[in-house]
Amino acid sequence: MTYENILVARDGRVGIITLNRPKALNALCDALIDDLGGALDEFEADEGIGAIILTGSEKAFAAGADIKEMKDRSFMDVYLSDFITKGWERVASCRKPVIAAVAGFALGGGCEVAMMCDIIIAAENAKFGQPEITLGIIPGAGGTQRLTRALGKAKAMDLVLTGRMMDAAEAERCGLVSRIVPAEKLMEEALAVAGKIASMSLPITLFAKESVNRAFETSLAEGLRFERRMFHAAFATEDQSEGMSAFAEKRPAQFKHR
Ligand code: CO8
Repeated sequence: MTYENILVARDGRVGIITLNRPKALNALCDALIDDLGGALDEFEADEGIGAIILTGSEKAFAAGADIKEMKDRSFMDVYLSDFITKGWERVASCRKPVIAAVAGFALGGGCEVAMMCDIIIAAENAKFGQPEITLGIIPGAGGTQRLTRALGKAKAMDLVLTGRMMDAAEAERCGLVSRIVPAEKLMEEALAVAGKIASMSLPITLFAKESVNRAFETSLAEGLRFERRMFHAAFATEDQSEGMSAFAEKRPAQFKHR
């Protein structure tokens, strides 16, 4: 498929989606969200892809939802259409690991999309924030929920109520991002991480992602029960047999993703 607002590439078993709407700092207009959903659908369906990188430009991962597109919408417009919930949730519903490689601004919906990813790797110049309050709205794609789970109440309130931005160092300190790298090394690092993940067994990777996500959605007892069942299920895969045999035979595992 061809897309107008994103670039799509692959590097071995890694799918790469680059938000590409430079004139608006990758503001997430409806068409861009549709493109993003289409690319994720393609990578999700492709058994040759084991992990996905979502990135933007050096200046902006994404500066939020498109304010100019939203500004004349009424309550009835956004309520009756359930304003683009479906498309936006596509990142969060992706079963394969998605790594956000963030340089520059990740604001509003941009920060929310980054938080829908599984790992955020930040360039030193990355800036995160939920400035919706300055526009007379509140975050609408998980900013009050995922940010609070990631950072805790005090920091989330600080960001959501003031609309201020935090830099990469603060974001790493409070646990939003997993690592910070110099801007020129961002893709190299993201590809190394994604490549490593994609070299693992695909079904086992999906088990692991789904199990970690359970920690945010259920009680400890239920989460542990779910993990145990997925652990048992791992023994139904060819890759469990290969992974353990390879260890015993002192050779690298050759996963079949089965
Ligand atoms: N929407 C539309 N256009 C934008 C956006 C945006 N979010 N951000 C930047 N642009 C445009 C600018 O209007 C400008 O266009 P033009 O050249 O035609 O004037 C161009 O991008 C470059 O921007 P700036 O000149 O402003 O660049 P600066 O380097 O001076 O400033 C900033 C960069 C600080 C990032 C600034 O552009 C800014 O504050 N942008 C808006 C940030 C913001 O408020 N984001 C939140 C938007 S609301 C939101 O995301 C809600 C999500 C809800 C999702 C719900 C789903 C269900």
